[in-house]
Amino acid sequence: MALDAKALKIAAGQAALEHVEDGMKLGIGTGSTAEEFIRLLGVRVGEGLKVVGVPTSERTAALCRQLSIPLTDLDETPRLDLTIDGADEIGPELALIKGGGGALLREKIVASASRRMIVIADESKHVATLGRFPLPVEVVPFGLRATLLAIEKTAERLGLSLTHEMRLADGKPFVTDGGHFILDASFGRIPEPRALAQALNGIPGVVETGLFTGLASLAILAGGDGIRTIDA
Ligand code: ABF
Repeated sequence: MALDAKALKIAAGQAALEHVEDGMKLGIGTGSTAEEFIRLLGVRVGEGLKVVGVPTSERTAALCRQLSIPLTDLDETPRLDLTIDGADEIGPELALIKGGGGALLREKIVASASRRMIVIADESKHVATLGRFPLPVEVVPFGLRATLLAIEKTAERLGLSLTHEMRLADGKPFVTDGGHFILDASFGRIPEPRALAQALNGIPGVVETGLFTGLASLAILAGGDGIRTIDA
């Protein structure tokens, strides 16, 4: 029987939970797939599992509090054992596009502070080349037009075609937990994610991009035929 989207998210979350051990310091992701993992984690915590988590967004923090999952922050706990988070696309070598939910900056800081990162998703997010999903680029509101021009020039220099739009919420710029804006940048194809990430990060008004390279160590993909895992 075909599983619906929610059932796939739960299946991926369940498989990820098997990697969580007593005493672990966890990075806790954002998005609807991560939320299914968090709900399952909440049940285990209720049964006595001892973990402490760093949430990657205010939304995730609120859900964790609701489920009585103990929280900390990176000032108190700067090294984490494991981060479990969703993604918008998963490409070769487990390069990821993240940030569709707007939490990419905290997600990247938390993943970078973790010994391991497991990405959970339904298998439709596994792609041969990244870029079908528009790349979220977190930008500083100051000097926005100049930053956009610099991003356009960077795409041109790398031979990538680019269309972009500012992310809106209720007709106004979407504001991240860090007080920045998000540009959704459609490149169509991103054959060299590392090179693009490096180039975009070199623009002063760019805070961070949703390209995660060299961070995920394992992908857990849920599909109609069950769970498939991919190692980096
Ligand atoms: C977070 O949530 C983001 O980085 C990504 O944009 C999004 C995925 O959401 P969902 O699991 O709802 O598709 O992991």
